[in-house]
Amino acid sequence: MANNLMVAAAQLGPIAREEPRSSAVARMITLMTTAKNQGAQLVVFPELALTTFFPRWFMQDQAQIDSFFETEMPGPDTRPLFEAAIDLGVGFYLGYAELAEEKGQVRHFNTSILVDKTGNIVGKYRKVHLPGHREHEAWRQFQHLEKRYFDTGDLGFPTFKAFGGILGMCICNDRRWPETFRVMGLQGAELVMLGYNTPVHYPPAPEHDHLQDFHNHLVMQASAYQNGTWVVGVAKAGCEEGCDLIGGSCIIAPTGEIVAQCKTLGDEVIIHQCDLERCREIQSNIFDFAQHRQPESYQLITATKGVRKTV
Ligand code: CDT
Repeated sequence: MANNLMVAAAQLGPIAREEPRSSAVARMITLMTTAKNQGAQLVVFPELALTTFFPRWFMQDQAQIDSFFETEMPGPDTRPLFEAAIDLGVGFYLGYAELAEEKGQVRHFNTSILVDKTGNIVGKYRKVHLPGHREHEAWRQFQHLEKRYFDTGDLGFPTFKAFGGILGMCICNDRRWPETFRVMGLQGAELVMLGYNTPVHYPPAPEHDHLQDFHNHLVMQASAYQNGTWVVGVAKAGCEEGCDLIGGSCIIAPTGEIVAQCKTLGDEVIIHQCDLERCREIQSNIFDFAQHRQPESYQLITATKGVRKTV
């Protein structure tokens, strides 16, 4: 029997450095309303969706850095998004920069939350795979300083019983790592949501610039298939402060097929009725983990970080 969930991917075009959160939130409410009018129950927004992608700039003034972070969720700027979700009766995934104080320590995380249609936060994830570098690298056209501005996520890859299924989250660079999806797959994930900000230009290997869209879909489609899960990947796209970001937001079936895809590099909604039962086509067959996995042969995966040559 089908277990349908109407899911929308709400791609955002660029957010300018001076664009206030209130403007980004207003744009997201417009997308959420469009999605609801098309029947959406769950709307997925990008990574760091409230501001421009600030890790592209080297900053040393902590107050300036912290100005891109949220100290409460919802806060005064984001409350209208929660109120709209309640009014419309839809849930959402939102990526944002989180400034937390925990055990007397200030922590900075690249975070996503899952909010239900009553406005309650029912899931939280903090980005584990932080790409880029820690120090200013003058040779780059733009920086990618996630390692400088964020702490490594400390929540693992949890899944949540919500929206009638088992849902998981990850963020941008996480999608490139098979471990991300396998850990959620081993918890029976039926739908994984992720937001991304991916520059077209990759300074350490510019010869791969033309492959950015291909790699984006390659990893998400492979991960959907290998874990028999729906994947919803949502971009912040377009030319943001002189930096071109890929689009290609899409919804991927457990078979690995893209079933809906954005056509623009701007604010855009796509929607698909995701039958969570379809996960069984894969999870009970070719990737029936209990029957076919051989974890005793995979020990190197958790035993080492880098390559350990054996010959
Ligand atoms: N936001 C983010 O994680 N972006 C990276 C860019 C490439 S690494 C510098 C990504 O994996 O898409």
